[in-house]
Amino acid sequence: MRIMVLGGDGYLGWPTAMHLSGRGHTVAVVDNMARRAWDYEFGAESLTPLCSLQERIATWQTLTGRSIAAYIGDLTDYTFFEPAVRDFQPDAIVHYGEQRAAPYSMIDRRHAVFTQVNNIVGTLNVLYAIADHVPDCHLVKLGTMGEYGTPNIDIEEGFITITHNGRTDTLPYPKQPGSFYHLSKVHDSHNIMFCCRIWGIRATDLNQGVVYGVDTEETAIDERLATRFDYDGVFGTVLNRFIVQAVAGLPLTVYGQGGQTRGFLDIRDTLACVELAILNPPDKGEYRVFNQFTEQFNVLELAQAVKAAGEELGMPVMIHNLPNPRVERESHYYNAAHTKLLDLGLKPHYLNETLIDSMFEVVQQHRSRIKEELVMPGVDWRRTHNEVAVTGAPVAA
Ligand code: NAD
Ligand code: USQ
Repeated sequence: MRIMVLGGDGYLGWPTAMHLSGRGHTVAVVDNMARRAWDYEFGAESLTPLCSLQERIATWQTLTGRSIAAYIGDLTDYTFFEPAVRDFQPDAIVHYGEQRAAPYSMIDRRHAVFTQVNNIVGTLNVLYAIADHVPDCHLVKLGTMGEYGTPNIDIEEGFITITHNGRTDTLPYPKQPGSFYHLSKVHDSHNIMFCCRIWGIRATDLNQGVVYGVDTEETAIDERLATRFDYDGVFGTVLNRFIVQAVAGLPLTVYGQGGQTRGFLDIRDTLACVELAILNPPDKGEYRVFNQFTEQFNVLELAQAVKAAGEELGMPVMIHNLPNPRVERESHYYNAAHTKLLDLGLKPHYLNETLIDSMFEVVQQHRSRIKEELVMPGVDWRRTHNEVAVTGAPVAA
């Protein structure tokens, strides 16, 4: 199959591109390198050293004999993206190419506007390019479990059947997201569902949980193929952050009570889920939703697991409950369905297999690169003292 990976220079996009290329697909990546620029905004850096996209592609070709094409440009620019799709003629497009950090979107008005314009306009351009040039192409779009929020009822996979005033219908599951970033994903979902209905596009919306880990079969081949590992207070996700904090001898930053429950998955399962979605496409005009995570934990449970694993390796680990910089429920019901990918054959990797073997090892290996000043959260949802607010605008808004 011909597969285009949007955001193919990112944490998940680059390993996905290699994974699909290694399985015989013809792969092209699209990226505007924005993620690398956002690091410059804060003086942040991936814990793992990163080669340029061009060096990654050249290394992959040398070591495997497989080529990956690259289109460097911005998805919000249709004069760039339309010819790229017309030229490559993808059978499937995997869309990771968005601004994905909730804290980044909550810094100030400019970052909120940037996030929503970047994500929503980019996805609209993807939808138009498919409709205009490759109407049979399958869009595999990365959404987020955070679209649903934390309702006091079970979360279904995209849709819920409701009986109201004696009549019954199956409707999109209600969305109560917790940041302007998560809201951008809800808006994307509505636009994708609409385009499936009016133009007959086929799409899979993967409502993914929080991803952890950094090693995949392909990144392990050579350190020049490594993917990024973020641990700073803006882009770092919770488990990656906790392990860096443990290795650096810093207390684990549990926000508030730590009862916030989320779905989680290993990076290798992200790759497997995306591949399963591609190999089992929906019908023309079908908009389907898979909840993409393998286990659910609350934040305090994760901190305790990291503490136990760290102490087994001889590191004393402290847990601190910080005042929560976010506005979110800290103790709540959470039970989310996630059977559709398992039905397609997903064989999950579980957290207790990965923590010590892989994640601690990688973080210890790059311990000297940890910048302690980046670890504390700097973005407050209440906008009272956002220390990371910067003067350079990512876009005019
Ligand atoms: P990432 O920031 O590492 O990668 C995103 C890539 O997209 C970057 O390389 C960036 O340069 C590129 N990009 C952004 N805007 C672009 C634009 N307008 N044009 C071209 N390229 C653009 O993010 P990630 O962690 O790899 O996440 C990928 C996707 O998966 C995101 O959509 C995210 O919302 C979703 N997701 C991630 C996680 C997670 O835990 N990492 C969890 C759930 C969902
Ligand atoms: N948290 C802490 N301490 C920390 C960091 C986070 O307690 O040091 C808490 C947060 O308050 C939150 C939970 O951990 O309750 C998860 O936070 P996170 O930063 O790991 O994840 P989140 O902001 O939700 O975003 C990440 C990705 C995003 C993706 C989302 C999936 O950055 O792209 O969409 O996970 S989900 O959480 O299912 O919405």
